[in-house]
Amino acid sequence: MPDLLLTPGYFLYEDPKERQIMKPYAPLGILYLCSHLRQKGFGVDVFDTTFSSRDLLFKHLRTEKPSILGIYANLMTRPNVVEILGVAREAGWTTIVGGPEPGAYALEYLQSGADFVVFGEGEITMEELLLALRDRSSNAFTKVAGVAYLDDNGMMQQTAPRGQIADLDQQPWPARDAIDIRRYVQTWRDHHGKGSINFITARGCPYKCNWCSHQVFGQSHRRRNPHMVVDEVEWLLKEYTPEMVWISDDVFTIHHGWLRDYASEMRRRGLRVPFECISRADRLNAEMLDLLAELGCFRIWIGSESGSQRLLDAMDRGVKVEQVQKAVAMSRERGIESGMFLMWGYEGEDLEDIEATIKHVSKSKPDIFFTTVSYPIKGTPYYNRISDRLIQLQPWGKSSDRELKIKGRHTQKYYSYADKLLRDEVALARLTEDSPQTGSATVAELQESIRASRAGLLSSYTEIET
Ligand code: B12
Ligand code: SF4
Repeated sequence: MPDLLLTPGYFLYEDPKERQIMKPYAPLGILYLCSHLRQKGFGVDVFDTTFSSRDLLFKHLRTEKPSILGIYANLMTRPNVVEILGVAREAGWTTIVGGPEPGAYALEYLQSGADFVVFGEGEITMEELLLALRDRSSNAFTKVAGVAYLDDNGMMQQTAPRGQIADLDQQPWPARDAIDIRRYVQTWRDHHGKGSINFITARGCPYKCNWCSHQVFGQSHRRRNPHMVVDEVEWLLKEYTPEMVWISDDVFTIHHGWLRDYASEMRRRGLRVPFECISRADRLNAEMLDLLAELGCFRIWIGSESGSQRLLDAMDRGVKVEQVQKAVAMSRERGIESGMFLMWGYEGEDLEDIEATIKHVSKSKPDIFFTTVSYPIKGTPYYNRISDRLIQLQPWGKSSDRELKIKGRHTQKYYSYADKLLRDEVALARLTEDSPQTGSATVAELQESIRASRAGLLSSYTEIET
Protein backbone atom coordinates (compact mmCIF):
# COMPACT_ATOMS: atom_id res chain seq x y z
CA MET A 1 0.00 0.00 0.00
CA PRO A 2 1.57 3.34 -1.03
CA ASP A 3 1.58 6.32 1.36
CA LEU A 4 -0.19 8.33 -1.32
CA LEU A 5 -2.18 7.67 -4.45
CA LEU A 6 -2.39 10.57 -6.90
CA THR A 7 -4.92 10.98 -9.69
CA PRO A 8 -5.67 13.70 -12.26
CA GLY A 9 -9.43 12.95 -12.25
CA TYR A 10 -9.73 13.52 -15.98
CA PHE A 11 -11.24 10.83 -18.24
CA LEU A 12 -10.34 11.38 -21.87
CA TYR A 13 -12.79 8.80 -23.18
CA GLU A 14 -15.69 10.58 -21.47
CA ASP A 15 -14.82 13.87 -23.16
CA PRO A 16 -16.50 13.88 -26.59
CA LYS A 17 -14.53 16.93 -27.77
CA GLU A 18 -11.19 15.52 -26.70
CA ARG A 19 -12.05 12.13 -28.24
CA GLN A 20 -12.16 13.91 -31.58
CA ILE A 21 -9.01 15.94 -30.96
CA MET A 22 -6.96 13.12 -29.38
CA LYS A 23 -3.98 15.23 -28.37
CA PRO A 24 -3.42 14.06 -24.78
CA TYR A 25 -0.57 15.29 -22.63
CA ALA A 26 0.67 13.93 -19.33
CA PRO A 27 -0.49 15.67 -16.12
CA LEU A 28 2.83 17.27 -15.21
CA GLY A 29 1.71 18.76 -11.87
CA ILE A 30 0.88 15.32 -10.47
CA LEU A 31 4.10 13.87 -11.86
CA TYR A 32 6.18 16.63 -10.27
CA LEU A 33 4.53 15.90 -6.92
CA CYS A 34 5.19 12.22 -7.37
CA SER A 35 8.91 12.57 -8.15
CA HIS A 36 9.48 15.01 -5.31
CA LEU A 37 7.73 12.82 -2.74
CA ARG A 38 9.40 9.65 -3.94
CA GLN A 39 12.76 11.37 -3.62
CA LYS A 40 11.85 12.18 -0.02
CA GLY A 41 11.19 8.52 0.65
CA PHE A 42 7.40 8.30 0.35
CA GLY A 43 5.68 5.51 -1.52
CA VAL A 44 3.62 7.20 -4.21
CA ASP A 45 1.52 5.69 -7.00
CA VAL A 46 -0.41 7.45 -9.73
CA PHE A 47 -3.76 6.19 -10.98
CA ASP A 48 -3.81 7.90 -14.34
CA THR A 49 -7.46 8.27 -15.21
CA THR A 50 -6.72 9.77 -18.64
CA PHE A 51 -7.02 6.50 -20.58
CA SER A 52 -8.89 4.66 -17.83
CA SER A 53 -12.48 4.92 -16.63
CA ARG A 54 -14.53 6.13 -13.70
CA ASP A 55 -15.58 2.55 -12.93
CA LEU A 56 -12.02 1.26 -12.77
CA LEU A 57 -10.94 4.11 -10.51
CA PHE A 58 -13.90 3.56 -8.20
CA LYS A 59 -13.25 -0.18 -8.13
CA HIS A 60 -9.64 0.53 -7.17
CA LEU A 61 -10.69 2.90 -4.41
CA ARG A 62 -13.23 0.41 -3.06
CA THR A 63 -11.02 -2.66 -3.16
CA GLU A 64 -7.53 -1.40 -2.24
CA LYS A 65 -6.62 -0.78 1.37
CA PRO A 66 -7.34 2.93 1.79
CA SER A 67 -4.53 5.38 2.55
CA ILE A 68 -4.26 8.96 1.29
CA LEU A 69 -5.66 10.06 -2.04
CA GLY A 70 -4.46 13.27 -3.73
CA ILE A 71 -6.60 14.61 -6.56
CA TYR A 72 -5.72 17.33 -9.09
CA ALA A 73 -8.63 19.65 -9.83
CA ASN A 74 -9.13 22.37 -12.41
CA LEU A 75 -12.08 24.28 -13.72
CA MET A 76 -13.23 21.50 -16.04
CA THR A 77 -12.72 18.51 -13.79
CA ARG A 78 -14.62 19.77 -10.73
CA PRO A 79 -17.67 17.46 -11.14
CA ASN A 80 -15.37 14.42 -11.54
CA VAL A 81 -13.34 15.41 -8.53
CA VAL A 82 -16.42 15.92 -6.36
CA GLU A 83 -17.68 12.47 -7.33
CA ILE A 84 -14.28 10.87 -6.68
CA LEU A 85 -14.17 12.56 -3.27
CA GLY A 86 -17.51 11.00 -2.38
CA VAL A 87 -16.44 7.48 -3.34
CA ALA A 88 -13.02 7.80 -1.71
CA ARG A 89 -14.40 9.12 1.57
CA GLU A 90 -16.94 6.35 1.73
CA ALA A 91 -14.20 3.78 1.15
CA GLY A 92 -12.12 5.22 3.99
CA TRP A 93 -9.48 7.26 2.18
CA THR A 94 -8.08 10.52 3.53
CA THR A 95 -8.56 12.97 0.71
CA ILE A 96 -6.47 15.94 -0.44
CA VAL A 97 -7.22 18.20 -3.39
CA GLY A 98 -4.80 20.56 -5.13
CA GLY A 99 -4.18 22.17 -8.49
CA PRO A 100 -5.42 25.42 -10.06
CA GLU A 101 -9.03 25.41 -8.81
CA PRO A 102 -9.31 24.23 -5.17
CA GLY A 103 -7.53 27.24 -3.65
CA ALA A 104 -10.28 29.49 -5.01
CA TYR A 105 -13.07 27.25 -3.74
CA ALA A 106 -11.51 25.81 -0.59
CA LEU A 107 -14.70 25.74 1.48
CA GLU A 108 -16.74 24.17 -1.32
CA TYR A 109 -14.16 21.39 -1.84
CA LEU A 110 -13.96 20.74 1.91
CA GLN A 111 -17.72 20.60 2.16
CA SER A 112 -17.73 18.21 -0.82
CA GLY A 113 -15.61 15.70 1.07
CA ALA A 114 -11.98 16.83 0.83
CA ASP A 115 -10.12 16.50 4.14
CA PHE A 116 -7.53 19.01 2.98
CA VAL A 117 -7.18 21.63 0.29
CA VAL A 118 -3.62 22.45 -0.71
CA PHE A 119 -2.94 25.95 -2.03
CA GLY A 120 -0.33 26.70 -4.69
CA GLU A 121 2.69 24.55 -5.43
CA GLY A 122 2.17 21.18 -3.83
CA GLU A 123 5.61 19.62 -3.41
CA ILE A 124 6.76 20.87 -0.01
CA THR A 125 3.25 21.17 1.44
CA MET A 126 2.51 17.54 0.59
CA GLU A 127 5.84 16.40 2.00
CA GLU A 128 5.01 18.06 5.32
CA LEU A 129 1.37 17.04 5.27
CA LEU A 130 2.17 13.37 4.66
CA LEU A 131 4.59 13.44 7.58
CA ALA A 132 2.01 15.16 9.78
CA LEU A 133 -0.62 12.59 8.83
CA ARG A 134 1.56 9.63 9.82
CA ASP A 135 0.31 10.00 13.34
CA ARG A 136 -3.43 10.25 12.77
CA SER A 137 -4.15 10.99 16.42
CA SER A 138 -2.06 14.18 16.47
CA ASN A 139 -3.13 17.49 15.00
CA ALA A 140 0.31 18.22 13.54
CA PHE A 141 -1.35 19.05 10.22
CA THR A 142 -2.54 22.35 11.73
CA LYS A 143 1.10 23.51 11.58
CA VAL A 144 1.57 22.75 7.89
CA ALA A 145 1.61 25.94 5.79
CA GLY A 146 -0.49 26.15 2.65
CA VAL A 147 -3.52 24.04 3.60
CA ALA A 148 -7.15 24.43 4.62
CA TYR A 149 -9.31 21.96 6.53
CA LEU A 150 -12.55 21.93 8.52
CA ASP A 151 -12.21 21.98 12.30
CA ASP A 152 -14.39 19.99 14.69
CA ASN A 153 -17.09 22.64 14.45
CA GLY A 154 -17.13 22.46 10.66
CA MET A 155 -15.42 25.85 10.35
CA MET A 156 -12.73 26.25 7.70
CA GLN A 157 -9.25 26.84 9.03
CA GLN A 158 -6.52 28.03 6.73
CA THR A 159 -2.86 27.82 7.73
CA ALA A 160 -0.10 30.32 6.91
CA PRO A 161 0.69 30.84 3.22
CA ARG A 162 3.23 28.52 1.63
CA GLY A 163 6.34 30.05 0.05
CA GLN A 164 7.35 29.04 -3.43
CA ILE A 165 10.17 26.69 -4.35
CA ALA A 166 13.15 29.02 -4.73
CA ASP A 167 15.31 26.88 -7.00
CA LEU A 168 13.45 24.72 -9.51
CA ASP A 169 16.75 23.13 -10.57
CA GLN A 170 16.92 21.31 -7.25
CA GLN A 171 13.65 19.53 -8.11
CA PRO A 172 13.61 16.15 -9.83
CA TRP A 173 12.06 15.82 -13.29
CA PRO A 174 8.42 14.74 -13.36
CA ALA A 175 7.97 11.03 -12.56
CA ARG A 176 6.97 10.04 -16.09
CA ASP A 177 7.66 6.42 -15.22
CA ALA A 178 4.67 6.51 -12.83
CA ILE A 179 2.26 6.47 -15.77
CA ASP A 180 2.11 4.95 -19.24
CA ILE A 181 3.74 7.88 -21.03
CA ARG A 182 4.33 5.81 -24.15
CA ARG A 183 0.59 5.54 -24.59
CA TYR A 184 0.35 9.34 -24.78
CA VAL A 185 3.08 9.50 -27.40
CA GLN A 186 1.54 6.64 -29.35
CA THR A 187 -1.96 8.16 -29.21
CA TRP A 188 -0.56 11.24 -30.88
CA ARG A 189 1.24 9.12 -33.45
CA ASP A 190 -1.87 7.05 -34.22
CA HIS A 191 -4.10 10.08 -34.69
CA HIS A 192 -1.74 12.69 -36.06
CA GLY A 193 1.16 10.77 -37.55
CA LYS A 194 3.57 12.24 -35.00
CA GLY A 195 4.19 11.26 -31.39
CA SER A 196 4.37 14.18 -28.98
CA ILE A 197 5.44 14.77 -25.38
CA ASN A 198 5.32 17.79 -23.04
CA PHE A 199 7.68 19.51 -20.63
CA ILE A 200 8.01 22.88 -18.91
CA THR A 201 10.99 25.22 -18.65
CA ALA A 202 9.54 27.68 -16.10
CA ARG A 203 6.76 28.23 -13.58
CA GLY A 204 4.48 31.25 -13.33
CA CYS A 205 3.77 34.31 -15.41
CA PRO A 206 4.34 37.89 -14.23
CA TYR A 207 1.73 39.44 -16.57
CA LYS A 208 -1.68 40.46 -15.31
CA CYS A 209 -4.28 39.61 -17.96
CA ASN A 210 -7.23 39.95 -15.65
CA TRP A 211 -9.22 36.85 -16.68
CA CYS A 212 -6.23 34.52 -16.26
CA SER A 213 -5.82 32.39 -13.14
CA HIS A 214 -2.71 32.95 -11.02
CA GLN A 215 -3.95 30.70 -8.25
CA VAL A 216 -0.97 28.32 -8.24
CA PHE A 217 2.12 30.39 -9.01
CA GLY A 218 0.95 33.94 -8.21
CA GLN A 219 2.74 36.61 -10.22
CA SER A 220 6.10 34.84 -9.86
CA HIS A 221 8.26 33.74 -12.73
CA ARG A 222 10.95 31.19 -12.07
CA ARG A 223 13.01 29.63 -14.84
CA ARG A 224 14.97 26.43 -14.91
CA ASN A 225 18.62 26.39 -15.92
CA PRO A 226 18.61 26.14 -19.74
CA HIS A 227 21.32 23.47 -19.76
CA MET A 228 19.29 21.32 -17.39
CA VAL A 229 16.21 21.76 -19.56
CA VAL A 230 18.27 20.59 -22.54
CA ASP A 231 19.32 17.55 -20.47
CA GLU A 232 15.63 16.72 -20.05
CA VAL A 233 14.86 17.30 -23.73
CA GLU A 234 17.76 15.10 -24.79
CA TRP A 235 16.61 12.36 -22.45
CA LEU A 236 12.97 12.63 -23.56
CA LEU A 237 13.97 12.29 -27.20
CA LYS A 238 16.12 9.26 -26.46
CA GLU A 239 13.71 7.57 -24.08
CA TYR A 240 10.38 8.11 -25.83
CA THR A 241 11.42 8.97 -29.40
CA PRO A 242 8.61 11.51 -30.01
CA GLU A 243 8.54 13.21 -33.39
CA MET A 244 7.62 16.53 -31.79
CA VAL A 245 7.30 18.15 -28.36
CA TRP A 246 5.04 20.68 -26.72
CA ILE A 247 6.62 23.21 -24.39
CA SER A 248 3.71 23.82 -21.99
CA ASP A 249 5.03 27.10 -20.52
CA ASP A 250 2.67 30.05 -20.16
CA VAL A 251 4.94 32.31 -22.24
CA PHE A 252 7.89 30.41 -23.69
CA THR A 253 9.75 33.45 -25.08
CA ILE A 254 9.35 35.61 -22.00
CA HIS A 255 13.09 35.81 -21.22
CA HIS A 256 15.16 36.51 -24.31
CA GLY A 257 18.54 35.90 -22.68
CA TRP A 258 17.31 32.51 -21.48
CA LEU A 259 16.11 31.56 -24.95
CA ARG A 260 19.50 32.51 -26.46
CA ASP A 261 21.26 30.24 -23.93
CA TYR A 262 18.80 27.40 -24.48
CA ALA A 263 19.19 27.66 -28.27
CA SER A 264 22.95 27.74 -28.09
CA GLU A 265 23.00 24.63 -25.86
CA MET A 266 20.60 22.79 -28.19
CA ARG A 267 22.86 23.83 -31.12
CA ARG A 268 26.01 22.71 -29.30
CA ARG A 269 24.48 19.25 -28.74
CA GLY A 270 23.15 19.07 -32.29
CA LEU A 271 19.55 18.83 -31.08
CA ARG A 272 16.56 20.06 -33.04
CA VAL A 273 12.99 18.89 -32.60
CA PRO A 274 9.73 20.17 -34.07
CA PHE A 275 7.67 21.84 -31.34
CA GLU A 276 4.79 24.13 -30.52
CA CYS A 277 4.54 26.65 -27.72
CA ILE A 278 2.58 29.65 -26.45
CA SER A 279 3.81 33.23 -26.30
CA ARG A 280 2.81 36.88 -26.24
CA ALA A 281 3.22 39.18 -29.22
CA ASP A 282 5.23 41.68 -27.16
CA ARG A 283 7.75 38.96 -26.26
CA LEU A 284 8.41 38.11 -29.89
CA ASN A 285 10.78 39.90 -32.24
CA ALA A 286 12.79 38.98 -35.32
CA GLU A 287 15.68 37.53 -33.30
CA MET A 288 13.43 35.40 -31.06
CA LEU A 289 11.44 34.12 -34.03
CA ASP A 290 14.69 33.26 -35.83
CA LEU A 291 15.75 31.26 -32.77
CA LEU A 292 12.37 29.54 -32.55
CA ALA A 293 12.58 28.57 -36.22
CA GLU A 294 16.13 27.29 -35.75
CA LEU A 295 15.02 25.22 -32.76
CA GLY A 296 12.24 23.59 -34.79
CA CYS A 297 9.16 25.58 -33.78
CA PHE A 298 6.43 24.84 -36.32
CA ARG A 299 3.53 26.54 -34.55
CA ILE A 300 3.30 29.37 -32.09
CA TRP A 301 0.14 30.19 -30.17
CA ILE A 302 -0.25 33.89 -29.63
CA GLY A 303 -2.76 35.22 -27.13
CA SER A 304 -4.81 37.77 -29.02
CA GLU A 305 -8.27 37.88 -27.43
CA SER A 306 -9.62 40.90 -29.29
CA GLY A 307 -8.94 43.26 -32.18
CA SER A 308 -10.19 46.15 -30.09
CA GLN A 309 -7.40 48.00 -28.32
CA ARG A 310 -9.95 49.42 -25.89
CA LEU A 311 -10.89 45.90 -24.79
CA LEU A 312 -7.29 44.68 -24.63
CA ASP A 313 -6.52 47.60 -22.33
CA ALA A 314 -9.59 46.83 -20.22
CA MET A 315 -8.28 43.27 -19.85
CA ASP A 316 -4.83 44.55 -18.76
CA ARG A 317 -3.46 42.46 -21.60
CA GLY A 318 -0.44 44.72 -22.05
CA VAL A 319 -0.31 44.09 -25.81
CA LYS A 320 -1.12 46.22 -28.87
CA VAL A 321 -3.28 44.89 -31.68
CA GLU A 322 -0.55 45.82 -34.16
CA GLN A 323 2.03 43.81 -32.20
CA VAL A 324 -0.13 40.71 -32.65
CA GLN A 325 -0.53 41.34 -36.39
CA LYS A 326 3.21 41.87 -36.76
CA ALA A 327 4.06 38.75 -34.74
CA VAL A 328 1.78 36.62 -36.94
CA ALA A 329 3.31 38.07 -40.11
CA MET A 330 6.87 37.60 -38.88
CA SER A 331 6.12 34.01 -37.86
CA ARG A 332 4.73 33.33 -41.34
CA GLU A 333 7.88 34.76 -42.96
CA ARG A 334 9.91 32.17 -41.06
CA GLY A 335 7.63 29.27 -41.92
CA ILE A 336 6.15 29.10 -38.41
CA GLU A 337 2.38 28.61 -38.26
CA SER A 338 0.48 30.84 -35.88
CA GLY A 339 -2.53 30.07 -33.73
CA MET A 340 -4.66 32.71 -32.04
CA PHE A 341 -6.93 32.58 -28.99
CA LEU A 342 -9.89 34.96 -29.20
CA MET A 343 -12.55 35.87 -26.68
CA TRP A 344 -16.10 37.12 -27.13
CA GLY A 345 -18.23 38.87 -24.55
CA TYR A 346 -15.64 40.53 -22.36
CA GLU A 347 -17.03 43.35 -20.22
CA GLY A 348 -17.87 46.40 -22.31
CA GLU A 349 -17.63 44.65 -25.70
CA ASP A 350 -19.92 46.26 -28.27
CA LEU A 351 -20.64 45.72 -31.96
CA GLU A 352 -17.73 47.91 -33.00
CA ASP A 353 -15.35 45.76 -30.92
CA ILE A 354 -16.66 42.62 -32.61
CA GLU A 355 -16.10 44.25 -35.99
CA ALA A 356 -12.57 45.24 -34.89
CA THR A 357 -11.83 41.62 -33.99
CA ILE A 358 -13.14 40.43 -37.34
CA LYS A 359 -10.97 42.98 -39.13
CA HIS A 360 -7.97 42.04 -37.01
CA VAL A 361 -8.19 38.31 -37.69
CA SER A 362 -9.00 38.83 -41.39
CA LYS A 363 -5.91 41.01 -41.69
CA SER A 364 -3.60 38.79 -39.61
CA LYS A 365 -4.74 35.52 -41.20
CA PRO A 366 -3.42 33.16 -38.53
CA ASP A 367 -3.27 29.52 -39.59
CA ILE A 368 -5.69 28.55 -36.81
CA PHE A 369 -7.81 30.43 -34.33
CA PHE A 370 -9.96 29.36 -31.41
CA THR A 371 -12.75 31.40 -29.90
CA THR A 372 -14.42 31.21 -26.51
CA VAL A 373 -17.14 33.27 -24.91
CA SER A 374 -15.34 34.74 -21.89
CA TYR A 375 -16.00 33.11 -18.55
CA PRO A 376 -14.87 34.28 -15.13
CA ILE A 377 -12.45 32.02 -13.27
CA LYS A 378 -12.83 32.42 -9.52
CA GLY A 379 -9.89 34.25 -8.02
CA THR A 380 -9.25 36.48 -11.03
CA PRO A 381 -9.81 40.26 -11.16
CA TYR A 382 -12.34 39.66 -13.96
CA TYR A 383 -14.37 37.36 -11.70
CA ASN A 384 -14.26 39.86 -8.84
CA ARG A 385 -15.37 42.67 -11.11
CA ILE A 386 -18.55 40.92 -12.20
CA SER A 387 -19.20 38.69 -9.20
CA ASP A 388 -22.41 40.54 -8.27
CA ARG A 389 -23.89 39.61 -11.66
CA LEU A 390 -23.04 35.90 -11.63
CA ILE A 391 -25.81 33.36 -11.44
CA GLN A 392 -25.17 29.72 -10.76
CA LEU A 393 -27.77 27.72 -12.59
CA GLN A 394 -26.62 24.25 -11.58
CA PRO A 395 -25.30 22.97 -8.25
CA TRP A 396 -21.64 23.90 -7.68
CA GLY A 397 -20.42 20.29 -7.62
CA LYS A 398 -22.03 19.46 -10.95
CA SER A 399 -20.96 22.51 -12.94
CA SER A 400 -17.97 24.74 -13.63
CA ASP A 401 -17.21 28.45 -13.77
CA ARG A 402 -17.78 28.16 -17.52
CA GLU A 403 -21.50 27.61 -16.90
CA LEU A 404 -22.00 30.67 -14.72
CA LYS A 405 -24.56 33.01 -16.26
CA ILE A 406 -23.54 36.66 -16.41
CA LYS A 407 -26.50 38.97 -15.94
CA GLY A 408 -26.62 41.84 -18.42
CA ARG A 409 -24.59 40.09 -21.09
CA HIS A 410 -25.83 39.19 -24.57
CA THR A 411 -27.21 35.71 -25.13
CA GLN A 412 -25.36 32.71 -26.53
CA LYS A 413 -27.23 33.24 -29.81
CA TYR A 414 -25.59 36.65 -30.24
CA TYR A 415 -22.09 35.21 -29.77
CA SER A 416 -22.86 32.37 -32.17
CA TYR A 417 -23.65 34.99 -34.82
CA ALA A 418 -20.42 36.85 -33.97
CA ASP A 419 -18.50 33.60 -34.31
CA LYS A 420 -20.08 32.64 -37.62
CA LEU A 421 -19.48 36.13 -38.95
CA LEU A 422 -15.83 35.99 -37.94
CA ARG A 423 -15.27 32.61 -39.56
CA ASP A 424 -16.99 33.63 -42.80
CA GLU A 425 -15.21 36.99 -43.02
CA VAL A 426 -11.82 35.34 -42.47
CA ALA A 427 -12.64 32.64 -45.04
CA LEU A 428 -13.67 35.35 -47.50
CA ALA A 429 -10.50 37.35 -46.85
CA ARG A 430 -8.42 34.22 -47.48
CA LEU A 431 -10.36 33.30 -50.58
CA THR A 432 -10.30 36.70 -52.23
CA GLU A 433 -6.61 37.13 -51.47
CA ASP A 434 -5.47 33.64 -52.44
CA SER A 435 -7.58 33.36 -55.61
CA PRO A 436 -9.39 36.63 -56.25
CA GLN A 437 -12.28 35.17 -58.29
CA THR A 438 -15.04 37.38 -56.95
CA GLY A 439 -18.33 36.22 -58.34
CA SER A 440 -17.51 32.56 -57.80
CA ALA A 441 -20.19 30.53 -56.04
CA THR A 442 -18.15 30.21 -52.86
CA VAL A 443 -17.55 33.93 -52.56
CA ALA A 444 -21.23 34.61 -53.19
CA GLU A 445 -22.21 31.99 -50.60
CA LEU A 446 -19.88 33.48 -48.04
CA GLN A 447 -21.18 36.97 -48.70
CA GLU A 448 -24.74 35.76 -48.23
CA SER A 449 -23.85 33.98 -45.01
CA ILE A 450 -22.06 37.12 -43.78
CA ARG A 451 -25.15 39.22 -44.52
CA ALA A 452 -27.31 36.77 -42.58
CA SER A 453 -24.94 36.66 -39.58
CA ARG A 454 -24.71 40.46 -39.44
CA ALA A 455 -28.49 40.66 -39.49
CA GLY A 456 -28.69 38.00 -36.78
CA LEU A 457 -26.15 39.84 -34.67
CA LEU A 458 -28.15 43.06 -34.92
CA SER A 459 -31.49 41.41 -34.26
CA SER A 460 -30.22 39.54 -31.19
CA TYR A 461 -28.39 42.62 -29.86
CA THR A 462 -31.19 43.55 -27.49
CA GLU A 463 -31.60 40.03 -26.06
CA ILE A 464 -29.87 40.26 -22.71
CA GLU A 465 -29.33 37.62 -20.00
CA THR A 466 -31.49 38.43 -17.00
C1 B12 B 1 -0.72 22.82 -20.42
C2 B12 B 1 -2.06 23.37 -20.00
C3 B12 B 1 -3.20 22.82 -20.55
C4 B12 B 1 -3.21 21.60 -21.45
C5 B12 B 1 -3.34 20.38 -20.51
C6 B12 B 1 -2.54 19.21 -20.95
C7 B12 B 1 -1.67 18.72 -19.88
N1 B12 B 1 -1.98 17.58 -19.38
O1 B12 B 1 -0.69 19.39 -19.51
C8 B12 B 1 -4.49 21.83 -22.30
C9 B12 B 1 -4.21 22.68 -23.50
C10 B12 B 1 -5.19 20.55 -22.76
C11 B12 B 1 -5.28 22.65 -21.31
C12 B12 B 1 -6.65 22.71 -21.34
C13 B12 B 1 -7.37 23.47 -20.45
N2 B12 B 1 -6.89 24.37 -19.57
CO1 B12 B 1 -5.01 24.56 -19.16
N3 B12 B 1 -3.24 24.95 -18.70
C14 B12 B 1 -2.12 24.42 -19.06
C15 B12 B 1 -0.96 25.18 -18.39
C16 B12 B 1 -0.44 26.23 -19.36
C17 B12 B 1 0.21 24.35 -17.91
C18 B12 B 1 -0.13 23.14 -17.02
C19 B12 B 1 1.12 22.63 -16.39
O2 B12 B 1 1.73 21.72 -16.87
N4 B12 B 1 1.57 23.29 -15.30
C20 B12 B 1 2.78 22.97 -14.58
C21 B12 B 1 2.50 22.20 -13.28
C22 B12 B 1 3.81 21.96 -12.56
O3 B12 B 1 1.66 23.01 -12.48
P1 B12 B 1 0.27 22.48 -11.90
O4 B12 B 1 -0.36 21.54 -12.82
O5 B12 B 1 -0.51 23.64 -11.47
O6 B12 B 1 0.70 21.65 -10.60
C23 B12 B 1 1.17 22.22 -9.38
C24 B12 B 1 0.07 22.67 -8.41
O7 B12 B 1 -1.14 22.98 -9.02
C25 B12 B 1 -0.03 21.58 -7.40
N5 B12 B 1 -0.91 20.44 -7.72
C26 B12 B 1 -1.29 19.96 -8.90
N6 B12 B 1 -2.02 18.84 -8.76
C27 B12 B 1 -2.11 18.60 -7.43
C28 B12 B 1 -2.75 17.58 -6.73
C29 B12 B 1 -2.68 17.58 -5.34
C30 B12 B 1 -3.32 16.48 -4.57
C31 B12 B 1 -1.96 18.59 -4.67
C32 B12 B 1 -1.90 18.59 -3.20
C33 B12 B 1 -1.34 19.62 -5.38
C34 B12 B 1 -1.41 19.61 -6.75
O8 B12 B 1 1.29 21.10 -7.32
C35 B12 B 1 1.85 21.07 -8.65
C36 B12 B 1 3.34 21.19 -8.58
O9 B12 B 1 3.72 22.37 -7.90
C37 B12 B 1 -1.72 25.81 -17.18
C38 B12 B 1 -1.11 27.07 -16.64
C39 B12 B 1 0.08 26.73 -15.78
N7 B12 B 1 1.16 27.39 -16.02
O10 B12 B 1 0.05 25.85 -14.94
C40 B12 B 1 -3.12 26.04 -17.77
C41 B12 B 1 -4.33 25.99 -16.83
C42 B12 B 1 -4.16 24.85 -15.88
N8 B12 B 1 -5.43 25.70 -17.74
C43 B12 B 1 -6.53 26.30 -17.46
C44 B12 B 1 -7.76 26.16 -18.17
C45 B12 B 1 -8.87 27.14 -17.81
C46 B12 B 1 -7.90 25.17 -19.14
C47 B12 B 1 -9.19 24.82 -19.90
C48 B12 B 1 -10.44 24.83 -19.07
C49 B12 B 1 -9.27 25.76 -21.10
C50 B12 B 1 -10.53 25.61 -21.92
N9 B12 B 1 -11.28 26.67 -21.96
O11 B12 B 1 -10.81 24.59 -22.47
C51 B12 B 1 -8.86 23.41 -20.43
C52 B12 B 1 -9.29 22.29 -19.47
C53 B12 B 1 -8.90 20.92 -19.97
C54 B12 B 1 -9.32 19.79 -19.07
N10 B12 B 1 -10.19 18.92 -19.56
O12 B12 B 1 -8.90 19.68 -17.93
C55 B12 B 1 -6.37 27.20 -16.24
C56 B12 B 1 -7.04 26.55 -15.02
C57 B12 B 1 -7.75 27.54 -14.14
C58 B12 B 1 -8.52 26.86 -13.06
N11 B12 B 1 -8.90 27.60 -12.06
O13 B12 B 1 -8.82 25.70 -13.12
C59 B12 B 1 -4.81 27.35 -16.17
C60 B12 B 1 -4.25 27.52 -14.75
C61 B12 B 1 -4.46 28.55 -17.08
C62 B12 B 1 -4.73 29.89 -16.45
N12 B12 B 1 -3.69 30.57 -15.99
O14 B12 B 1 -5.86 30.33 -16.34
N13 B12 B 1 -4.46 23.28 -20.42
S1 SF4 C 1 -2.82 35.05 -20.26
FE1 SF4 C 1 -0.74 34.39 -20.57
S2 SF4 C 1 0.45 36.27 -20.52
FE2 SF4 C 1 -1.51 36.77 -19.62
S3 SF4 C 1 -1.20 36.50 -17.42
FE3 SF4 C 1 -2.02 34.55 -18.23
S4 SF4 C 1 -0.26 33.29 -18.69
FE4 SF4 C 1 0.45 35.42 -18.46
